[in-house]
Amino acid sequence: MSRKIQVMGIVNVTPDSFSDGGRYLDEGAALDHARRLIAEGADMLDVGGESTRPGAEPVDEAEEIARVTPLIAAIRAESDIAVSIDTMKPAVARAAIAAGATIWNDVTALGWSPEAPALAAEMGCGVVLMHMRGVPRTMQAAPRYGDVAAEVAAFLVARAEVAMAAGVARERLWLDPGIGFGKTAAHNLILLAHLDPIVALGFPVLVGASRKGFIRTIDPSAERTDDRLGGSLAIALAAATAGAAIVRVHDVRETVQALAVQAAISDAGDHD
Ligand code: HH2
Repeated sequence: MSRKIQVMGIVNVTPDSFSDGGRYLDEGAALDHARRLIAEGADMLDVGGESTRPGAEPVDEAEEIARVTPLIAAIRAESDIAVSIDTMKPAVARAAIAAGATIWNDVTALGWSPEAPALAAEMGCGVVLMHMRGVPRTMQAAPRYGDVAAEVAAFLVARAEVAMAAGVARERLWLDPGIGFGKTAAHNLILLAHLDPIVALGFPVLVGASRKGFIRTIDPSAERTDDRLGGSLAIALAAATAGAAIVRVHDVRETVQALAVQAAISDAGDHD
């Protein structure tokens, strides 16, 4: 099934993630889940040991390392799939990269600690720089923007410059508008409708909106995260159309299929 955009499958090893918290806390269950996402066509896996949902409590560094490193090593032992580590903490990133991850997915855009940019450069890993306003515990308290798309793009390019100044190679950087991170539902929709200022910066763009709460503002019946598949697929298709390079999703099989059908329709249109 051909498609241009890559699919990143989410493997959360947390008790409290907003959509799958606690489901894969056991290492064996998490590994089975990772295997399933690989079989379903994921191009890469994003492993996370700390929830970033609004209101989430921070996790101790040692606990986070203990959650993610055995899983990353186990995935690495049986698959070549690219693995990213979803963490803001340099010590966790370092341990995860040592265990076999090759990408640091940082929702604070290497801003959580001053040593982060130099560490990313030293490790030579890929880096996802995501936009967030505030911190997860408080980020949804009345976020305000003038022009949200322009402000997010300006933040991301500034963080890319910080990373590159510290020695991270340009081609290792990905940018992410941070859907749901310090943004109202309206901000999220505007960002999805105007990904172009971010895509125009010339870095690959990652969009992570799978099962997120703002889908419920459009379909109020989608109270449970499991009920947001249709909305999540619509966002993945819109992200692909807007030129995103990667979508970060929970439902890999359905997303891969939707993107492949979209690509096939587009190809048929090109050849008629
Ligand atoms: N969203 C979440 C976590 N990490 N990383 C990037 N780059 N972009 C995102 O949009 C993003 C992210 C939140 O989703 P999830 O992992 O499902 O939940 P939780 O943070 O509660 O573990």
